[in-house]
Amino acid sequence: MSDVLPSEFFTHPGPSPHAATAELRAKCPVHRIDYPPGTQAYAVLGQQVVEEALGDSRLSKEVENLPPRYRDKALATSLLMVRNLGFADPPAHARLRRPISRAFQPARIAALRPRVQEVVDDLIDDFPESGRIELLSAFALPLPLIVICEYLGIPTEDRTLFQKWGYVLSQDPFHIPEATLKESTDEFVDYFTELTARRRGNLTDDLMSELVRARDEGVFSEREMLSTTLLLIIAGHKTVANMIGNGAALLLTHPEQLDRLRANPELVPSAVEEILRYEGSASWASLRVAAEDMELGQVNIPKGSFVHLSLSAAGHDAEVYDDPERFDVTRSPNRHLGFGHGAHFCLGAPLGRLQGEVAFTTLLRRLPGLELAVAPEEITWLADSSLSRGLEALPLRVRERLPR
Ligand code: D8L
Repeated sequence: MSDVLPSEFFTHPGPSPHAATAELRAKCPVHRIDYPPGTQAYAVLGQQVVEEALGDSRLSKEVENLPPRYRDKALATSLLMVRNLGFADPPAHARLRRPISRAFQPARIAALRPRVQEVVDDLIDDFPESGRIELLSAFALPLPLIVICEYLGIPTEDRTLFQKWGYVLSQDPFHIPEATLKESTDEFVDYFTELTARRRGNLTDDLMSELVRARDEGVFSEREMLSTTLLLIIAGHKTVANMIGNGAALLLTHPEQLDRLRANPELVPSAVEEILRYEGSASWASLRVAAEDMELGQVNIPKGSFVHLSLSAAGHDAEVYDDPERFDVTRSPNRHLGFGHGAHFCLGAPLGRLQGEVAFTTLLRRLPGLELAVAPEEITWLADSSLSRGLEALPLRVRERLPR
């Protein structure tokens, strides 16, 4: 371990972070990083150590284990981190997961396929017959927002509100102004306090009703119910939107891979896995803090340190992947960590994979000459303090639009 990485390493990865990351990883898989600025923090860049760390119970997901100054700030300002299944250790983790785990069983998610197909086709029907579109706003964002709103049983027409709250409230509470966080948190809490109060009279079998029931039966506190709702909305749309945007950009800048996929649509599931490895939507695993003094990749980590696990760097580790900078829709094996690993493995993975599969299959089938409307260098990556890796926008040109 040598240099202390600057906070921009976390917040501003830019278009091609993988070469610089590979050099750092070759020196050591674990580096000090100044993020959040002024804290004791480490970035883990090698797949083997990331995988080990994801399964290591000495790394806590509870805000309670942060040093007091950060703990108090997180407790006071972050509805996302306090608290839900994503930010809990045993035994709270099991309690917080139970009320929603049934809804994410693979068989229940698979049953959503016809509706996902319909939403995808409706959105493409609204594209012009030929001309410019911006893929994120016209397709990649509305698709998962509509899907998660319908699954929760909350009004689809308010989805731009959820998108705005998701953008603000997924940022790091140590990075953005407290007032900005507070404003969106208050709006979110008011909205869902009222919505759940109205729903109490007629609970159904949707996911929002499950959350309200868990609250009324004393399984969740009020704040836990709201926090879980927020997690489902954020994780339910930002991730899928970025997977579609990142994947479309990758395919359109690798024409031989795109041609291969067009000729062999049965390769789409494998292409989705390669997109998740190469430019997955979760750049970093969510909060981990050392609950005791420990060692990772032969580096001593003092108790109370932030430990940032780079899923993005892990996906480009030459120790694991043959020629990691090659984007290959047929790559096998491809045991990537894009959805994490271990007890906190992404609950939404089946829903994300389903939407990726239907979205890419249908975009390729119905839009034969789809191409970038800007030069590849003009595609800009979002710089923020969330865990996401995504584009600001993806301007495309439609050549021909086939019927559904
Ligand atoms: C999560 C998330 C946050 C990884 C997906 C998200 C949204 C993230 C973001 N799954 C589990 C906390 C826990 O946009 O920052 S991308």
